[in-house]
Amino acid sequence: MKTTTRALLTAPALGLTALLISAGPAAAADGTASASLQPIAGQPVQGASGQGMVEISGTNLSFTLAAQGLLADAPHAAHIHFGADARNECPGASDNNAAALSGETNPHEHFTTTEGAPAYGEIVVSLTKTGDASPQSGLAVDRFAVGSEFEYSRGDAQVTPAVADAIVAGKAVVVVHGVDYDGDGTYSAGERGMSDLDPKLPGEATDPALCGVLNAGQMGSMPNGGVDAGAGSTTGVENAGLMAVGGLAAVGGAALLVHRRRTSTDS
Ligand SMILES: [Cu+2]
Repeated sequence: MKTTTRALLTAPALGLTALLISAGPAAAADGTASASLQPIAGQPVQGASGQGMVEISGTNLSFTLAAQGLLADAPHAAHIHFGADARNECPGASDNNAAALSGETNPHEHFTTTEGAPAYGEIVVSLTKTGDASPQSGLAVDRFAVGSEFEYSRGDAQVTPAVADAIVAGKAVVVVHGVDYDGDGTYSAGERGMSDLDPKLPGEATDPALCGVLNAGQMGSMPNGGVDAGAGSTTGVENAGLMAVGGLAAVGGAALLVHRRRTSTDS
């Protein structure tokens, strides 16, 4: 009799411990974050969208970036932006024209990367498909995705400890660039003029199209350390918490049951 009741107690207690561990907070330098990318206010990319998912392990960054609805047959530079003094968010319409830019002839109709900097900060990671992923590759257009719709991943990007901390803290922002203002099907100087980032590139090639804050996730919400967690990851953690509460109630009930049996059989 006693052996049976002890086993009843032990099994749910172990399950409870496992649940509490899996739902616990992420360790300091490691974590995950995901971003839902939306058109930047006023940019002519309505209907476009994207998704960014990252995992930080020390100073190693794994990521998946996907987008759709962008200019076809054109490279789309993409970065993680962050600034210690930035607002750590996506820019709004009021950020347009905060700074006058030479060569921008119709300034109200264009939102430049520079104009968004007070919101999302500088480039801290270049989300290149291969090679260097530092800010120095910010405009390495031959190593970014090409086309209106794309999805790619890599697991070996290196970031500084400060950037890793910012990402884990949910303060970093993903930005995908490339806007065809005049609708001529290619990046051209047109009325936008040349880029504020590189005078050799049309502004259309470097102006921001999509933006999303990398909201911090929790380790344990991503299976096997993957970067494919979707909108359900938070829900999973909440469910684990609910199950833990349920488990606690079950343990309490079992303990009560044992106590009653013990008092009735042993005494
Ligand atoms: Cu960028």
